[in-house]
Amino acid sequence: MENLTNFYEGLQPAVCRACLCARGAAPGRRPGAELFPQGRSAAQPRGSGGLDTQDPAPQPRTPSGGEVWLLSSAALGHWTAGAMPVGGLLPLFSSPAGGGLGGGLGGGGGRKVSGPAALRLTEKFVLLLVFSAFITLCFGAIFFLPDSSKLLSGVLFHSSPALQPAADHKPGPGARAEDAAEGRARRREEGAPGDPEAALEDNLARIRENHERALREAKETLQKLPEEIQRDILLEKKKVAQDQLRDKAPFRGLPPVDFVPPIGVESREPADAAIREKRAKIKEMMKHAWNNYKGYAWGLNELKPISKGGHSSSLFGNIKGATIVDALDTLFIMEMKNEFEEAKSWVEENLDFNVNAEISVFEVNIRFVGGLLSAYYLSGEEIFRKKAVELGVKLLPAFHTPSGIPWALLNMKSGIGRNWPWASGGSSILAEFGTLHLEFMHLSHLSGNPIFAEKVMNIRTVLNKLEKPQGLYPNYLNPSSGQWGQHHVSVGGLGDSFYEYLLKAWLMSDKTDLEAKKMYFDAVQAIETHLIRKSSSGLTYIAEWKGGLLEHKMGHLTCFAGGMFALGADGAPEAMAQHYLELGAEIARTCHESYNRTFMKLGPEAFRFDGGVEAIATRQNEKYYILRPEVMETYMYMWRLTHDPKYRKWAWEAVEALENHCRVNGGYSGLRDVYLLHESYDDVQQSFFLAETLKYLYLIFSDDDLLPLEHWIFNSEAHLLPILRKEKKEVEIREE
Ligand code: DMJ
Repeated sequence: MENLTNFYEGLQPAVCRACLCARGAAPGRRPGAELFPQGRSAAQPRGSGGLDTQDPAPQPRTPSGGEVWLLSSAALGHWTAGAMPVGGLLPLFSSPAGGGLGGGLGGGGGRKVSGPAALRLTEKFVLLLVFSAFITLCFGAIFFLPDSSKLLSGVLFHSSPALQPAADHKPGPGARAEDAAEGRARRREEGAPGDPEAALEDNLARIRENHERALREAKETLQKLPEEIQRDILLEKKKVAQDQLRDKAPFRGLPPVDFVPPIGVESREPADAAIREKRAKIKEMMKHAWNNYKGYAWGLNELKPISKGGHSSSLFGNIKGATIVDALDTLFIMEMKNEFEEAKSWVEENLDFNVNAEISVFEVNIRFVGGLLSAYYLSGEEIFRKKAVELGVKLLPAFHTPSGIPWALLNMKSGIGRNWPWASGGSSILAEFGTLHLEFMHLSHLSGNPIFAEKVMNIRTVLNKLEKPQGLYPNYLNPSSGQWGQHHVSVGGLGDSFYEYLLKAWLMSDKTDLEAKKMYFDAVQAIETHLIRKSSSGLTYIAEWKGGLLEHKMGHLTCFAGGMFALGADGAPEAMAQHYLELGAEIARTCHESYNRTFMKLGPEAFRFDGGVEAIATRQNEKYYILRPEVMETYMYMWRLTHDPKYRKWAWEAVEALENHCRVNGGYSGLRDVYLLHESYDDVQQSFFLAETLKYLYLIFSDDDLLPLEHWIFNSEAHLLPILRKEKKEVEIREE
């Protein structure tokens, strides 16, 4: 989920294509397929309290796109019949016949008024609400559209499901529009590939479904009396204000804790001399990365290894020292004691969160909160616990949204949050708000304050209440409405670590969090059915899903999933355990292929399985490698869980490639194109190279008793969190 700007290069044009598509779609709509049919449908009982219970005679239609206003008229009919005067506000929408909505509504039996000036303040307010709803409905639908350029590629590509859906697989709970989507997807799989008419029809049907869903939601709101709406608004305001007060209340000092020495941190030398040597080499790589950071960028976020200076990413606002905090636990487990001490001193003296800048809540959480927690659990140094909790408190205002789904971005000083401007319909991102759980549970554990746990448990409550298309979790969720945005599903960027955290929440709770376990296995089942495919030469890959269409692309980020499937195997029903281990192995093989098919032997950012290629990047902007860890992460889990020597072999190939192509005098640099014969450096040594890539490599060449998986969980940035034992807590909190 890192480097979101990279994933979303070109997103803006995609949105604009979607706009065009939405506009173009309306005139072509088939008769009888209006967004809101004029006639009452047979299934809709009269007088059931629906929008049309007071619907007067025929709706006015404007010459172009008049059907859009059918909603307006019908919806407003309800208001006018009840109490609302609107005629004076509606000249814009008048029909050529002169009736216009105002006329129609006036005739509907509403109170007669002369114009807006006569409206009471509350009435104006409610009217404003109604109009906002229309605007949202009419224009908001464009955000549901998939990237139209992807439509045909999804239809044209031939692939077969990697695994047959389980016989008892059921679609997500009772979704109406989603049921139709499933039908479409099935028809598409059965129908002639590449039929553009079918694709167009599908697209129109999807637009219709999204409109219908939005209409249903608006209908529910409009059915309420103005007083009820006002009361809801007041309640909502009160709740947000109470939350703010509660979070601002002075944080009681940290309770004393009994620190229990961590399990499995003494590093025994591997018995095998060759493995010992390899491990020593990886430690030397860490020294090279650290020393150069220290020499050229100390205290700044990251190192520019070619230009030998500091690199600042906007993800951290002006919080400093990302590399220091990210590297702490790696330094500790590699027994680089002096370096760990100098990093600790820097944290004590310089790490400051009182910054007037906007940060990414997700990135700051996984790197800074995660790094500090991990350093605390390994070393027992109080400063890390104190700083982690201090930062956790600073992040709390991000949760001040109507649904409690946090904002993506937060100004650390003002506490004002917002979402990424490119995110569908102002949504928060699944992989961002879904990757707070582990750290926040530990923050509550170490602070004695339940507020952190409450915040992340509420995210889960919101998610559990929502219908999931095909049982899948879309990447976008609007924090105000608590509803999904665009139906784009990915196990890579934007979705990835949400799934990882479900599994790890269960493991970290000493397997007591059965809700997380169920959510994880349900999600994985849906992913297998709808996203996992096998290429013609037999490589298993995880595609991306856009409203039922597959994009046959897999990101480097998605490669973490091999390790996740294997790690989860143990918790699966007995008959499925072997299957998940094999699935992990297959993903590992595919990701290894993506490395092996490049000149540099390092994997591209994304690789495709269409247009006659397999596991190869075909677009220039997907050919880069930024020292990412996900493939090493999967090798580490596969090694630990199977001891198949090929994982050490593949890991060593990657070490050699890093040394040959990424190592420079000033540290390690990412590459712009892994298919070129000569290196083109991006001049950034990412902090996760020290936190993750080198740590996973080191563990692959260590014995299993270094950080045993039965005792530790790795957060999404490879920071270590101990399992919270159900009977005997490793850290007991004494309430003051
Ligand atoms: C890391 O910052 C984390 O692993 C994150 O979850 C996604 N990936 C980057 C590194 O690729």
